Amino acid sequence: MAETRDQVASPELTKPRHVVRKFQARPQHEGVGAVVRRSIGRFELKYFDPFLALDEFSVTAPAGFPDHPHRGFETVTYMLEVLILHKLYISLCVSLSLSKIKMYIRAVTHEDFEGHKGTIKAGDLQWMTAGRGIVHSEMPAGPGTSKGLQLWVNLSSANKMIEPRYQEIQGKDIASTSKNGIAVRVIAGRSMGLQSPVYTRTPTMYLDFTLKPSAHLRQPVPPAWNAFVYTLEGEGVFGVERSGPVGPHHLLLLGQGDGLEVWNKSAKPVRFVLIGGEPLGEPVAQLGPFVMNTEEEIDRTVDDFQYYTNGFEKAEHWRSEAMVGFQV
Ligand code: FJE
Ligand code: FE
Repeated sequence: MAETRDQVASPELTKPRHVVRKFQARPQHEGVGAVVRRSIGRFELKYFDPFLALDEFSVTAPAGFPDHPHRGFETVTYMLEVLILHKLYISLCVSLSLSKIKMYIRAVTHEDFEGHKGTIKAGDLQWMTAGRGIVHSEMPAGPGTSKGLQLWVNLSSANKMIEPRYQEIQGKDIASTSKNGIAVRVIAGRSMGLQSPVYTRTPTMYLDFTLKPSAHLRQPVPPAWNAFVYTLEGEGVFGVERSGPVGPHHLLLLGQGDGLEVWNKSAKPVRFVLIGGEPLGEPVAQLGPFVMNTEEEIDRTVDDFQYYTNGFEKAEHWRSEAMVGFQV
């Protein structure tokens, strides 16, 4: 059987996408005492259809994101392993005292007003469809600093008021493979012959790549989709081989084409995520965590949240465990 373009490690591309805009994501304060590097969703780039926000977050207890609502979109929380920090931490412990080695769980605990609870650890994924309404808290689960990415994916007008849904995948169950110096974890969509089980209401791809030194990647991206790269570690050359390398914490918006080429010309691994989605082409009316199509719908949402109606019924008598004790 002939291999399809998705199955080979390096398929030929007809028109590779170029980087058309580059942003550095600087730290800013969000939630309660948390720090995020926001790339999409900030003033200069309010919306990259269908993506509303991308935050690289870093939270250390007691900071976090206590009880707050969402309506009209999806939040995708992907916890990152902090391998370098981790190694440093262990060697520090070894040099101090062998008996003092303690593995910190870097994780975020979430709980919502329907009683849905869980902990997302390094490498785990939570794809939450807020739909008509979720009220939840997202707090660090223990000592140490939890790091990850949170992406907000808009829903089409037909899907904004659907029942909330969670898709949770543990790190060990995320489809991953490596070949020719390229390692991929398939969060959504398909790559290198692997398909993610995540169902995306708004068609989305989300790939976590690590390229060893001298590796070269060619990854197809549907031509009609908007796509971007967010860099996490190391330095990579994106889009055009002669262009300068890009370090961590940068958002690279990609122009038109049928895929992306990346080269690692450095001496260390480079890690980045490639995210793409089918644009909705609909008007966006946003008030913080409420994202609808019109101002009228936003007004109705504010009423629903205030009067506990149309999906927010259970918010009336619910406080997260994280908040109990803080109530007056
Ligand atoms: C939110 C401010 C916020 N980025 N990254 C306003 F901070 C949030 C929010 C988050 C968030 C949560 C995690 Cl776990 C990771 C995040 C923003 O919760 F929803 C609003 N409205
Ligand atoms: Fe949230």
